Formats: sequence, C-alpha cells, structure tokens
Amino acid sequence: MVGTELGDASDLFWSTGACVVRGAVDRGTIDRAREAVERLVRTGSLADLSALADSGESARFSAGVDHWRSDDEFRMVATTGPLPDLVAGVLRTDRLWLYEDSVLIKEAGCSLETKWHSDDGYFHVEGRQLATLWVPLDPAPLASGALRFLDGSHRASNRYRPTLFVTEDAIPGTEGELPPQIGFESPDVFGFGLQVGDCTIHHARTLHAASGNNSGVNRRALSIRYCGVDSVIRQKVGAPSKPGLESIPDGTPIAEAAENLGLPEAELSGIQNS
Ligand SMILES: O=C(O)CCC(=O)C(=O)O
Repeated sequence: MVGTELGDASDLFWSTGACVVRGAVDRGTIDRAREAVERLVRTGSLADLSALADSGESARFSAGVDHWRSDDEFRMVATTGPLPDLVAGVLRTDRLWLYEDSVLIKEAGCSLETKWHSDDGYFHVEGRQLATLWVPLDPAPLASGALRFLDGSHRASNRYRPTLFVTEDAIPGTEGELPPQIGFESPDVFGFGLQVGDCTIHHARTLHAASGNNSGVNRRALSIRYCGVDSVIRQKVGAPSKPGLESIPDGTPIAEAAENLGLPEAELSGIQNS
C-alpha cells in the first residue's frame, strides 16, 4: 500500500463516509485472525444474534465483542501490523487507540439482514477521528453480506440510538432517533464486494447495513473500532458499557482515558504521515 492509494481512500472516506482498501491485509494477518476466530468459535462464547430476531433458520448470525481482552492474538492483530496503519492513514491521525473489536459470522444461507445503524450510538466516545475497520476472513461479495453505506451520512446532524442490530428495535434506555431503514437499491447506497486481503473503513457516524448471506460460503469478519487523537469520552445512556468507564468524566481526551481504561494504543509505522 503506497501513500497515494491510502490518500485516495482517505479522500473517499471523508467525502462519502466510507472507503475500501484493496489488497492491503497480508496473508499472515489473515491467518492469525482466522486462527483466533477458530479458537473463539470453539469456546462457544459468541452470541446468537439470530435468536434476537426469533429466526428458526439453521444458518445463523453470531457475533461477539472485545475479544482482545481475553485473547492476545486479537489484540496484536488490532494494534500492530498493517491494520492500524490503514485506519490511521485514512483518519489522518498520528496516534490511534483500540476501542473494541468484534467477530461477526453470518453463515451461508442466513437470510438475516444487519439493519441500518451507525456505530456512534454504541460508542462511549465522540470526535471526528472515529472509524470501524471491517476485514473479511472469507471472500465477501455484496451478496454474502459485505457492508453497504449511505453516502454522506457521517455529515448529518442526526444522532441515532443503538438497536438490536438484526431488528429495528432500540436497545432499551438509549437515546436518539431510530435509524432509517433504506433500500439497498437507493442511489445513495454504495458498497464494495471484497476479496480476502481487502477491507472497508467507515466513519462511526456513517449509516451502514448488510444483506443476508446469499452466497455459498460462510461470511466471517473481524470488525475493529478505533479512536484517533481528537476523540474524547462521551457516555451514551443505555448503551453497553466498558470496564472502568463509569469513573471517567465526559470530555476526557482519549489519550488520558485510554490509560485509565487500559485501552491499548496501536503501534503505527508512520505510513499515515506519508
Ligand atoms: O458484519 C456485519 O454484518 C455488520 C458489522 C457492522 O455493522 C460493524 O462492524 O460496524
């Protein structure tokens, strides 16, 4: 990945709310992530999101969050190597912190859509430099549930409340508008079919969604959420919390908060400044 390509991705990210970076995730990183996901699946600790939607299908959608806290491999993949460099380059930040990671497995034939939402409502942080990196660990054409984005939605003033992800129901006790549910054929909706090695990066305020998995292969993805240097703590009422967060006042800069919360800072190679 040379500077110009990352610069183009960054321009696309800031103008539309999301970008694709192709061929930037090396085989070693993919293999390490796949092994960590296989270990995780064996623990049986992923949540069955299909159950939230009362789905009786045999093909399931399962997910988990904060795997870096219990498996060092997830922490290494998120904070060293190419992934944080890509996000820092796109966000144009020279420091970057891991906020959380998530494994999302939509099995082949699972018809459940990921409903339109923005990540902002779930995150207890605020700022311009907030992004989610979505890394497929299997080929991910749009038909398998690669993400779709609403053009320019990161610039809207609307604040959306978090939902149950596979239904339009809000998480009880949260605040904000319910996100709109938009047809994938709308002219303002865009997305990228992805090969293993590609990834997308979207802003925390960008509305995004995914179809069911209409391909013949399971869609495993690692989604990693990061904060750049301009982020501050902002607690979102009712959203799932993080250990220690209750003692951090709103407005605390991420550099200080991360130290108290134990959120790791990524090791950057300097590519983001090229
Ligand atoms: O993988 C999915 O279906 C949704 C992932 C997502 O919305 C995210 O990581 O922000």
